[in-house]
Amino acid sequence: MRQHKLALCKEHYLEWVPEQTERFIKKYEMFTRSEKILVAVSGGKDSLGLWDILMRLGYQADGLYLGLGIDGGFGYSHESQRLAEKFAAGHNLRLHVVDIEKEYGQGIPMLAEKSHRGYGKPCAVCGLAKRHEMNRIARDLGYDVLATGHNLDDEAAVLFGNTLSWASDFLLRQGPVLTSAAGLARKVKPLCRFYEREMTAYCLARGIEYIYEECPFAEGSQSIYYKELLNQLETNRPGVKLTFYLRFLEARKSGELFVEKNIGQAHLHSCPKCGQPTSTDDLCSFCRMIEKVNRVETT
Ligand code: Q46
Ligand code: ZN
Repeated sequence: MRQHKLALCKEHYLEWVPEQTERFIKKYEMFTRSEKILVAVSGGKDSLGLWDILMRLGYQADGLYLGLGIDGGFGYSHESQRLAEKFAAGHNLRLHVVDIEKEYGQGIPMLAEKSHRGYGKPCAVCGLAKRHEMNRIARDLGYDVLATGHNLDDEAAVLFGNTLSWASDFLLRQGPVLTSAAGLARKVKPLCRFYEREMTAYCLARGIEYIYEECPFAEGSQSIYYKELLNQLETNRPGVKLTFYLRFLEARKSGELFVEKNIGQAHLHSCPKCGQPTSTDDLCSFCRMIEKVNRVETT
């Protein structure tokens, strides 16, 4: 892991991941051991990995699988549901399954088509339905918090997109925890500081069987494009994705994001030598530099 300047064997890696997760859960005050957690499980590596980690850490975490009714020529929804159920059964965990088609009469692709939303792609409707259903189940079944498997690559790509358009509303809301509001469950992302490849490695090392294929509608999406761009940066500057995300969280927390400050005028006074404004107490940086050079020359 060049980004952390760290190399671990399998045994230690399998310890390190839950340890780190626990650290992030505490740092961002996501939930406590007495709270009931609902994990949104898609059958992919991140959500199954998250469920596995929470189980190993001893949290009370049940799963929620949403059947979206997406086929893509390889039975995407069927296969992902099978793997989610297999994981739950194998670990004696409780999995709620909600089938969108049974619940609302149509699967996601048909709902999108009939509602004419989303410019030929069902993702807008899918996102809307997922948020709605996750909230509904969390509220109706009395869960305290909803946990999703978003990893650092996901979060950095969203942040990148929101930054490109300076979408301040979205930027101010993006983070590891979205606090609960009237009728909305608290949402947390315990894996938000793990690279995608770290989660792949975790699942492989743990022998977790997950669906390798992405949803067929993900192809050509903006978020995949942003992930590729960020990966190019990461190749040349290991750690850049993590820094991008963490510095953003710091700036947001400190309240400095989008607060216009009169930086240019703050605490300035005239340099006693040249008279130009400076923020230092004495000589301005330029005059100090010249003084230093002169001192070196005369000694
Ligand atoms: S939104 Fe779109 Fe995803 Fe829904 S239709 Fe598939 S790609 S699953 S994260
Ligand atoms: Zn509603």
